[in-house]
Amino acid sequence: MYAQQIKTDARRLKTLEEMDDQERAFQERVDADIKIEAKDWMPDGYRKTLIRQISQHAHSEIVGQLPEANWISRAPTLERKAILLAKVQDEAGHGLYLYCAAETLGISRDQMLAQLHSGKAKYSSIFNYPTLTWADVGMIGWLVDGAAIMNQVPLQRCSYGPYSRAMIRVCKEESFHQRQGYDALITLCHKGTAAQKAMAQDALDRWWWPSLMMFGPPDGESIHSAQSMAWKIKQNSNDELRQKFVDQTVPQADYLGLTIPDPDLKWNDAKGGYDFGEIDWDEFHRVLRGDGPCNKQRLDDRVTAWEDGAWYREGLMAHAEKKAARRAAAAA
Ligand code: FAQ
Repeated sequence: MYAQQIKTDARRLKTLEEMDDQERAFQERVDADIKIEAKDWMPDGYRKTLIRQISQHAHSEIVGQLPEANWISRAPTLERKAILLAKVQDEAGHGLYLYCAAETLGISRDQMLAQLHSGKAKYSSIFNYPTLTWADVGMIGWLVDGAAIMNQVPLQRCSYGPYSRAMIRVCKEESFHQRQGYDALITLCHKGTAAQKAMAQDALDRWWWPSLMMFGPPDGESIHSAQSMAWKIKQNSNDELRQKFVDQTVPQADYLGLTIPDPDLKWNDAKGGYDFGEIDWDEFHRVLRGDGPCNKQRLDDRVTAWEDGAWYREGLMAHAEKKAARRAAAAA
């Protein structure tokens, strides 16, 4: 039982004996895999952690539309364009389910968006990289959606009911996204010209390491993991999921005939998985601080979209007020 783990550092978790009655009852419910619902009592830290994670997840889905949207008007065929449009619309839907799930915890959508627009709230580091060629769209589907699925399948079992239910639907759609990306890459690598295959390799060279960073800092530096795992918000550590992703993805790269840009990548019989090279954590932290290749552009685009939509939000409010006034007058 995680709650009984004792760590000696600042992230030490309380034991069941150290908890007050309410907190102990809550933890026992979590340990028994009973879902926590919006109106149930929950520790402040549980509520805060969920708001942080779910809102950052929602922001990632919304900001995540931008790199691919760049290619909607330049997709190589009508079919690829229709598929990409559907995928980018799905990401908007994921953002909306997730904002709704976070709202059940007592934060408003306006508050969450204000946090995104001011730069206070994070979104996934991966969306601060540019999409330079059509092969990048394939890479986002194969690697970024592939990593997202690896991380989100266990979130379907998250202890918080509204988040776990949102994840069930999101995961079904992410599977289609991953598949469409891989399919686009099969076309480039198996049916394309040498130049198209080289374009796919160049995209893999640029997206591989940022995809591994999606899983978050190494376990030893993950400030939230121990508590989030005790609360069954997270089921696996960052490094566990990263390892599973590498093990799943290497054979898929082999099938495409592409080379993963890691000279240290090697099968390790003893652990039954791949060893891989050191991730550039300086780059990860630089991107998180706002210094990635596209951070400024992504945030500017979101703020502009919000400001451009002001007239529509004001129109909706004016309409709602008019309707309410008419209803009040009829009732008087
Ligand atoms: N980027 O202590 P930990 C998608 C932050 S959705 C930015 O390990 P935790 C769909 C972390 O927030 C992709 N920040 O944190 C799609 C924390 O900062 P804070 C998004 C990161 O929460 C596909 C600090 O570092 N998925 O791709 C990142 O236990 C294609 C310390 O980290 C989710 O959000 C990062 N990569 O574990 C859309 C899934 N990693 O908040 C369009 C839900 C860490 O204290 C196209 N989230 N940080 O200021 C999670 O599972 C977790 O939040 C983790 C991080 C695993 C991301």
